[in-house]
Amino acid sequence: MKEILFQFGVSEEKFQVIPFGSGLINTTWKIVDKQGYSKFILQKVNQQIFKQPDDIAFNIRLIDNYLKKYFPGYLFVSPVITITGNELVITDDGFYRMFPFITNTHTIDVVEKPQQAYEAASQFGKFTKLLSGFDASLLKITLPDFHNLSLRYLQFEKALETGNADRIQQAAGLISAIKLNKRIVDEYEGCKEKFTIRVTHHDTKISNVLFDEAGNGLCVIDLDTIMPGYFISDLGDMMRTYLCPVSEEEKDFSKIIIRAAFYEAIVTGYLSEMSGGLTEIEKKHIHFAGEFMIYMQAIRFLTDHLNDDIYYGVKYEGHNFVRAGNQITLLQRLQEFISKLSA
Ligand code: GN1
Ligand code: MG
Repeated sequence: MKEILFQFGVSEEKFQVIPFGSGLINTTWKIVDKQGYSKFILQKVNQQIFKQPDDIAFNIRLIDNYLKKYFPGYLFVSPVITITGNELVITDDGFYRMFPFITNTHTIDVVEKPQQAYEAASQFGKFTKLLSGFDASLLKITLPDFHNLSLRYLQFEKALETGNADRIQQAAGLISAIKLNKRIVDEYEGCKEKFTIRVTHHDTKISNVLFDEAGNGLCVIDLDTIMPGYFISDLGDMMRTYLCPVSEEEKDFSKIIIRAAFYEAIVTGYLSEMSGGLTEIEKKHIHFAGEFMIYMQAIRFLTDHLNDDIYYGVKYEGHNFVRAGNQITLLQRLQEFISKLSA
């Protein structure tokens, strides 16, 4: 740690390194000075998953340059450059990058008020809108097929053939729930060609938004998964993670409900920035976005469970099974909610 901090021009003696955040893939620390003020955010990026660290740095640099040139007033958190002039410190066990901690800002982990959902949704909408003049095809694909639902379904089918036989048997209920919802894959196949390819964040959880002290959204952070993509990824992951008072970690599924006021806040917040940008066919798929993302996450957790937990970190036996069941329940609650909306 000392050497990594040194590379970023930070002396270990003057700071404390404190674990921070709850991501499943990357590890994050806060670098706090002796007076207790947060100064930097340090992240170790999981190289099993992000195989080309330089591609992430490339994308961030490109977007940074574009926003600084065309929207200089927008707060974009650029990475700290190392003493050798790089964005990353590469070590044998992975690579690290650092961001300045922007004073008087904070992140939140749980969406408690519709206003927070509104602020976050408008920030993600704004980010895509500001980059609408930027050629998304210039971006490197940091995770190929990340939100390709059809491929995720094929990976699920493959796991049914080659996965852990005991787990497959025991997960019969969830497996059939996934199969019963296959029409979501068909709908995705039918509409994706008609959607506009945009600069998409692909990880719109609430902790990826910076708020000021008054609770206004300032900007989005965590740009590893910025790639060309479809609006349903960003809008849908907000629905997946803001609508319900409990997260994908919750084991008591009776707590999984859809909060109508939050649904409204997400859609109006996102459209407050993006309504002029969405095409007619996209507007017709606003309700589909949540189903798409929740279903895909259920498939990913269940597939990983059947494959003996090779992707997501697990803390107890059957953890990914619980997460998958949680997401299937959330999907069912959302489907009931949407059918009432359109009734
Ligand atoms: C992973 O690590 P985290 O929480 O930022 C995953 C997302 C999932 C999420 C589910 C690169 O994100 O796609 O939605 O877990 N990121 C990657 O908690 O796979
Ligand atoms: Mg992330």
